[in-house]
Amino acid sequence: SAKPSTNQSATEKPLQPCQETPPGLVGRLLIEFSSPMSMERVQRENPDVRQGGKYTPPDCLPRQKVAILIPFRHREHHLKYWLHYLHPILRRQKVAYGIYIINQFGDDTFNRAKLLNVGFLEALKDDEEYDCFIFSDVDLIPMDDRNLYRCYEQPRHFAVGMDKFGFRLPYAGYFGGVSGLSKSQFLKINGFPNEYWGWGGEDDDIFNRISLNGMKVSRPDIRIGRYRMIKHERDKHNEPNPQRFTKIQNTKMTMKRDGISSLQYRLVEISRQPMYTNITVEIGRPP
Ligand code: GDU
Repeated sequence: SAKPSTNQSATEKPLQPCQETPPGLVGRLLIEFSSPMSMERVQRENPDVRQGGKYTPPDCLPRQKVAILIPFRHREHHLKYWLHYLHPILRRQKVAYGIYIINQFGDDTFNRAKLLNVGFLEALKDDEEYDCFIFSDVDLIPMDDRNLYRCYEQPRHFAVGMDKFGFRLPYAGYFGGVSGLSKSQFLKINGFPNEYWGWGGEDDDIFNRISLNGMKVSRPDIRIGRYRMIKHERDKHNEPNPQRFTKIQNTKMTMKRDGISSLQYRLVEISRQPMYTNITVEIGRPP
């Protein structure tokens, strides 16, 4: 027999804004990558995620709408773990969100920051209500759900304590791994640089853009901002960029012309998967 409904049926009260500190967080999490993972399992365990990897809290009005953008090529194995861990965490954090994989087409040199610029524009085309953008590597999993994936008064650096750096910030101006900017913060710095091909430097350039525009990076407490990285070999076609040291000296000059305002790319395909939206894009190659 049917129990009397406990949730004051939908017709009655309008939803209240979600609480500033979500009530259902659990704190420190156990993260491991030894048990096998499958997309079927991720789907089975996250039935309330909508097609394209979208979610809205059912019981309160979310304060922000967050697009999570992941630069990507040939990391399917990592993506399964990322989705397995992040969907439940994000649900407990009570934000409205969508997951976007920005997949670089072809085998030319990888360009993380340019892919993220593409993600910003494409997410807004998909839903103009996004007001917060979180940029995450595919292999980084937060070890504490109190590290809230949302935007703050100042640009946010989330990945302060990665296991590979002994759970410490490697240097004061580090901005790699996982970061987040509101729409207006992102536009204020003209987005990310498009001209860093291969590994390294783009994160420091973004840090420079933030400082040069009078903003200051905010971070969670080091005890909460801990991350596990899925171990991997250095990818092909993402060799360290030898120009990175000189390029990061010139951000002040380059940021005005190189950024979201000068972005060019060719969309190859958008496909809506159950747990994420895949955007495959051709972004060219180094000059
Ligand atoms: N990536 C792919 N496929 C590739 C290369 C990179 O998907 O072939 C994506 C992944 O999301 C990956 C991210 O790009 O997580 C960063 O690339 P790496 O894993 O090779 O680099 P690191 O683990 O050394 O990453 C660190 C920071 C990054 C970035 C980088 C310097 O965590 O945020 O700043 O250094 O470019």
